[in-house]
Amino acid sequence: MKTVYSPDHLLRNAKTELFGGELVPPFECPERMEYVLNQIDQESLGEVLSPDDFSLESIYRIHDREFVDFLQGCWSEWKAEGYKGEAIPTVFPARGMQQRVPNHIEGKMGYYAMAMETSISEGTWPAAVSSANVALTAQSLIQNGAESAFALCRPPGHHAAGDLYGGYCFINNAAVTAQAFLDQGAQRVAILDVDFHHGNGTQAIFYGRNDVMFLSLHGDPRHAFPHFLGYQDERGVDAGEGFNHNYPMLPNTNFDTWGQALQDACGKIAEYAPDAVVVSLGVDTFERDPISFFKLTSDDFKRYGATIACLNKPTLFVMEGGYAVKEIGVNTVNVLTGFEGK
Ligand code: SS9
Ligand code: ZN
Repeated sequence: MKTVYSPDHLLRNAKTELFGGELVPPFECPERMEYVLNQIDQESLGEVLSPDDFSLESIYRIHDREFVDFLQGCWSEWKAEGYKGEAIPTVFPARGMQQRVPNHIEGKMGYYAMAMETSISEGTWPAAVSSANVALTAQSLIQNGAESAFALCRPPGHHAAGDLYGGYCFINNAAVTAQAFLDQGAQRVAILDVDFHHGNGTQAIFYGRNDVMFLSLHGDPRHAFPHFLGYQDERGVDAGEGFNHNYPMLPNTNFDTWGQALQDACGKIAEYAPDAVVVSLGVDTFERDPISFFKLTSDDFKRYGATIACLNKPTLFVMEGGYAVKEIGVNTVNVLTGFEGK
């Protein structure tokens, strides 16, 4: 399987994450990519290609222009205020308040944020665009006949909605590639989100549509981030009704339970008969992930890669989370080699 990767992810080098009331070094750090690249090399997964440049039009298919403009201008507007730290929102359009975009950067941050752990700083925007270009390049490999491809993207994307950033995500890479498949002739695309966290952004983007089926296996929102979406009874609306499937699971869930949820999800995908499958591949389901509570072992990742292969569909793997940095390479590449039957 070919991988697409760009060192431009290094531009995303925020120094702070708001965690437990402290500003700590971000869990979503540049070193994550080194471990994955090293393991790709170790296991001889296949060639690693550089991305092509795509225009922002593919991003505008999913994200509002005003939101994209905000991401692009955020850091310079924040700096212009003379603030010393990285850009973090402090005020939100909560229940009963106006949902209008203010002019001041403080107001804009809160309007476009779905969570405040994610600092924006110099380089965040170009890194996010590069991440989307990596995903789109991997998508084009499949469009041109490859059976599978791996987009080694960073920053991740699945928490970003049409006009929301947060949860370490800015541009929803998986959604952008699903839309690219449709725009290039696919009738139906399934997005299978196996990251520990619910893919709230992806769900929101496609909630009213039946040309993209979204399925997510994740920590129960009563106990896990993002807390305000990801319940089982969220099944889609209007034309999208019945095309959204959530599998929330409790703390300490192991592969017995998780693997059954995956089987069920794969059954639904097979019935849907998509032209392509996009896997939002987060490996924060790992037993020693520092911010998650599932108990998958490194071997389990190999086993579930094989399950996904049983769908026998063109499959695009898009990197999402995974914060046990030293193990992220083994766990990620185990899914990919498991998929290839190695
Ligand atoms: C855990 C806080 C989680 C955000 C996590 C985003 C994961 C992206 N106590 N904060 S895959
Ligand atoms: Zn996650």
